[in-house]
Amino acid sequence: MSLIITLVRNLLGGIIAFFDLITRGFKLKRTAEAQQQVENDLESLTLYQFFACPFCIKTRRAMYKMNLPILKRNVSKGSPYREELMQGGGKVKTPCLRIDSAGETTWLYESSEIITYLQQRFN
Ligand SMILES: N[C@@H](CCC(=O)N[C@@H](CS)C(=O)NCC(=O)O)C(=O)O
Repeated sequence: MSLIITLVRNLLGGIIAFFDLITRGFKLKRTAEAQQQVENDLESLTLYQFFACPFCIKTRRAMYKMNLPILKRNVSKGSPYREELMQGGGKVKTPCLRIDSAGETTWLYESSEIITYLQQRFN
């Protein structure tokens, strides 16, 4: 039964991901220097996610539009990043943005909060 639920969820997620891909439009353009600066700042961020999770797709879509190529870590069963998320953030819930700053790590859950954080920091 849980196999069927997983299959249906992945199928639906795949369909949503496909429609996201064909409708996402253009990403923000910056000067080469500004983009390089942004990408340097992004080195302190990691998105823990599932490919087919609708909330992760929503977050990735916002990242794409803001032209923020943040490192992504898949937390599927068996992945070492799943344990990393569990240990660091306290729960395996996605999306979760890991923010490393001045020797401290913050684990930000909730797609809307992640998007607001990125908009305030990079837009
Ligand atoms: N309100 C959350 C919902 C996130 C959510 O429900 N994610 C699912 C995957 S699509 C999950 O991780 N569920 C596991 C759990 O809630 O423990 C958001 O917008 O980020």
